Amino acid sequence: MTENKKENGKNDAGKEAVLPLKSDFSEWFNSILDIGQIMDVRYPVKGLYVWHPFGFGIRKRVYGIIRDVMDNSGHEETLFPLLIPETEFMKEADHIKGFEDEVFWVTHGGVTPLDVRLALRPTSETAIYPMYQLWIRSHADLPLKLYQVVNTFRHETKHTRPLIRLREITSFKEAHTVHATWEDAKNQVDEAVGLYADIYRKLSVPVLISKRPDWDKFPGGDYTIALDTIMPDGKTLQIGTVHHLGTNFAKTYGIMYENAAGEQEYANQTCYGISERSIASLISVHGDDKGLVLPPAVAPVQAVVIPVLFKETAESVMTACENVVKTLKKAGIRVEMDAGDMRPGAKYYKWELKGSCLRIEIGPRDLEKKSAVLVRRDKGEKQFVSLDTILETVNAELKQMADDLYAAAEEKMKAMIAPCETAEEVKTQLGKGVAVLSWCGCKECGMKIEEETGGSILGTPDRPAEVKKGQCAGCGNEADQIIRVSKMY
Ligand code: 5CA
Ligand code: ZN
Repeated sequence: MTENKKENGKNDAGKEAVLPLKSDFSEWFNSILDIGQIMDVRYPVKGLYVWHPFGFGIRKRVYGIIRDVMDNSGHEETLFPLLIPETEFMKEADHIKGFEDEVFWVTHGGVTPLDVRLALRPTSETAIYPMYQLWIRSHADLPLKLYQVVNTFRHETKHTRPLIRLREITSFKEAHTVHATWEDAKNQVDEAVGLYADIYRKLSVPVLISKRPDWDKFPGGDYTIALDTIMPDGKTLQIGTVHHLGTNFAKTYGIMYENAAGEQEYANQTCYGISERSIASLISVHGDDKGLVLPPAVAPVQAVVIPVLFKETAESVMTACENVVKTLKKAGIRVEMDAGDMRPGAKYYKWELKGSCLRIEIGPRDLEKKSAVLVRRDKGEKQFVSLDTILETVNAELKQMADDLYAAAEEKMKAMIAPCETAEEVKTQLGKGVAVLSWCGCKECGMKIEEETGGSILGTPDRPAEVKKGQCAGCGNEADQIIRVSKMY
C-alpha cells in the first residue's frame, strides 16, 4: 500500500494512523473520516455512523449556509414527524414502488402490535402532503415554500458508505413547495437548481447539472434535475436533486385551491433535497495527500497560530502570538493557538490533516521584523506578512482561498469530461470521469448505451452542448441531444 510516512496521533481503533495517498481514493476517504475525526464508523448498525464533534463542526457550518440560502429565498423552516402511518404512505402508487423496498417499519408499541404500521420517513412527501391538503384553500395561500432538516431512513441494499450511502441519513434537507400552475412549479424548479448551484459555489464544489432520463426520475414526479460532482476516482456523486411533481401528489392527497375565478384546481408541487453527501463532496474534491483542505466558510479552524519558542525570547513571542489570536478572534475568525510542546513538524502535520486554512508562525526573528510567516493550506508556500496588517492579510487570503479552491476544482473536473463516440472510447473514459455522447433520446438506445459501456446515464446537460450533435451512440440515427454517462456512486 502507498502511504505517507509521517506519524500522527491515533485513529478511532487506537492504532497508529497513517493517511494513504489520495490516488488510493477509497482508502484515503475512509482514513480521513477516521483520523480527521469526522465520523466514527464503528456503530453496531449497518449504514449508521456517528459524527465526531470536529466533523459536526463542519456539518454545522455547511448547514448554516444551506439554511441561509433557503431562508433568503422565501422558504420557511418547519418540522414534521418522523413516523408516517402506512395508510398515508401507501397512497401514491409510483412513490410506493420507488420506496417500498427501502422502508423501515415500526410494527409494535412495546409488545402490542400496532393497528396501523408506522414507516420511518425515507423522505417526507407522505408526511407533509396530508397536512398541505388541510392548509391550502385558495390561490392566496400560494406559493407555499417550506423546508426541514431531518434524519431519514432508507434500507439501502447497495454497499453502504459513511456520508455517501447511509441507512440513516442524518442531514436530509428537504424542501416541499406548492404552486398554482405547472409553469409556476417549473420556475420553482429552475430557482431551486440555481439555489443549489449557489450553495455548492459557496462550498467551492463544481457541479454538473443534468436532467435525468425519464426512467430515472423521482418516483411519483414529472421530471428530475440533478446536481452531480466528479469524485477523484472519476465516479460521479449525486449531491442534490430537484423534482417537478406536477399534480401527481396533489391528486392523491387532494391538495386543491380555489382560483381567482372561484373554481377548484389541483395544485402543482416541487420538492428538492440535499444530504450529507454535500460534506462528502467537499472533503473529497478539495482534500489532498496531507489531509483535509476545507473551504474557509466551513473550516472549524480557519487559522492556527504557532509560536516558535526559545528560552530567551519565549515571553515576547508568546505575547505577540496572543495578540494576533486576540485580533483575529475579535474579527470573528476561527483561530486557535498551538503552544503545545510537540515538534513544529508534528504540529504542521496535525493542522494540515485537520484542514486549518492558514498557519501563522511567529519566531524571535520574525518578531524583530514585526512580521509573521503565513502558509495557506491549499498552496503550501511561505509568505512573510506584517504583524501590523495581519487581520487584513488573513481576510484577503481566506477570501482568495475560497475562489482558488473553486477554480482548481473546476479545472480538474473539466479535465475529467470528454466527448466520446464508440462504446470502447466510453469504457476507457469511464475510468477517468464522464463521457459525453450523442443520443436520439429514446429509452432503448439509453439502455443499450448503459449495457454496452457499463456506465449510467446522468442525463442531458442544462447548458450549451459540450460536443457537436451527431449520430446517436445507440442507433446511429441523427441525434438532437447529448447525454453524460458515468460510473455513479
Ligand atoms: N423527496 C425528494 C426530494 S427531498 C427526495 O427524496 N429526493 S432524493 O431521493 O433524490 O434524495 C435527495 C438527495 O439525497 C439525493 O440527491 C442524494 O444526494 C441524497 N441521498 C439519497 N439517498 C441517500 C443515502 N442513502 N445516503 C446519503 N444521501 C442520500
Ligand atoms: Zn438512438
